[in-house]
Amino acid sequence: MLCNAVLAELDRGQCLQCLLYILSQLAVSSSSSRSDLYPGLKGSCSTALLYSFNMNKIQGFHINSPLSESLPMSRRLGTPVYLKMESSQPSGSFKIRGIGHLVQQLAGPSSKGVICSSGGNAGLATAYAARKLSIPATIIVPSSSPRLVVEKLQDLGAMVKVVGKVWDDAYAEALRLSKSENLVLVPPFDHPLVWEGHTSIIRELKASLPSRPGAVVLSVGGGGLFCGVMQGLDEVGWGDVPVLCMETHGADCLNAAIKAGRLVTLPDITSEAKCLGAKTACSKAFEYSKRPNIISELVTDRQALQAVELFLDEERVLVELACGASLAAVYSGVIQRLQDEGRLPAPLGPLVVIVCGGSSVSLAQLQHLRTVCK
Ligand code: PLV
Repeated sequence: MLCNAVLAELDRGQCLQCLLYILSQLAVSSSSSRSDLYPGLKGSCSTALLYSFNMNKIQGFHINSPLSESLPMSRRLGTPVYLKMESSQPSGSFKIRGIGHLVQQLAGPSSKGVICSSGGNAGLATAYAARKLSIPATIIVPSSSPRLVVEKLQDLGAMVKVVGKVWDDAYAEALRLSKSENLVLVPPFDHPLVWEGHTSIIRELKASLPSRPGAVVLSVGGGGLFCGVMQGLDEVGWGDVPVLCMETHGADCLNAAIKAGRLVTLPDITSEAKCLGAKTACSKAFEYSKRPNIISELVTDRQALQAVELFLDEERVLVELACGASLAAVYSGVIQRLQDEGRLPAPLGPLVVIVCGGSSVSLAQLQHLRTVCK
């Protein structure tokens, strides 16, 4: 019974550490009286005990996202390609993992509220988490964020302010307001709690992939997803798996830092993939990028857009341009080129693409992107 309850909780994305802790405590107390430690257990089933533990604190707001093999992609590469479908998360992207975790840790029910600067998806995750906790959310977006994102944020009950041209401008305002209004600042990518929250992607992969991945593909904006994936890979003993970091030209702060050998601040964000548009990568991401198993590649906005469209045709899922950068690694031949150059093994084991998702997209937005993406 207890085992089933634990498996069910893990399936629901439950925090493994907390469960192990409870189990270890039960084991310690099994010869004496368990009910001393957990009075709720007295005469009742252990499932009740697990639910009586403060679930709000330990259960994330994210779901254990689907992992499915894409046959068309596998056929293209000659190796199984698995899609980790973060597009199916409640807020539309992987962001809810890290941000949900940070908000749960830092913003209690008595908090005055949370504030986040975002290209869109971090804001949606923040607004979603705040709504769950019944606390106010203020989201600062740059003018480059599409209108549909602002509307979605407002639908979630967030107060939205449009400040500056790119994400970095919005961040400066969020920082200022967090101090003057005494609000909990939610950094979209540069915070250890955000990275810790993102590690759950890898724990889920470890539990469901048939074998160790041949490589993991992900998109990089400020580098929070990358940091969480690296931390997760280390934790499950997959630290040497090649990780392919994808960015678009004009939103390429990590690639530019790697080339310069130091963190750099881009003069401007010229890519249409605005959710990859941080001018400077976080320093932890730069640190990870120095490992020999990390590869950084760029695609054009047009390649990212073509990938979004092909993905919609083949997989029937609409994702935003930021995610198209990762998909383009498969669709635009980046993986095959890296294999030809000897930078990725051939044959390659199962390739995992983190389909990071994103809500800054609609058929109308896609139409607009067709006219502006080069
Ligand atoms: N987007 C952030 C940062 O924007 C935001 O505010 O929403 N894929 C999608 C769909 C994203 O929304 C983001 C980040 C990324 C990938 C990259 O994640 P990161 O920033 O953790 O590398 C400026």
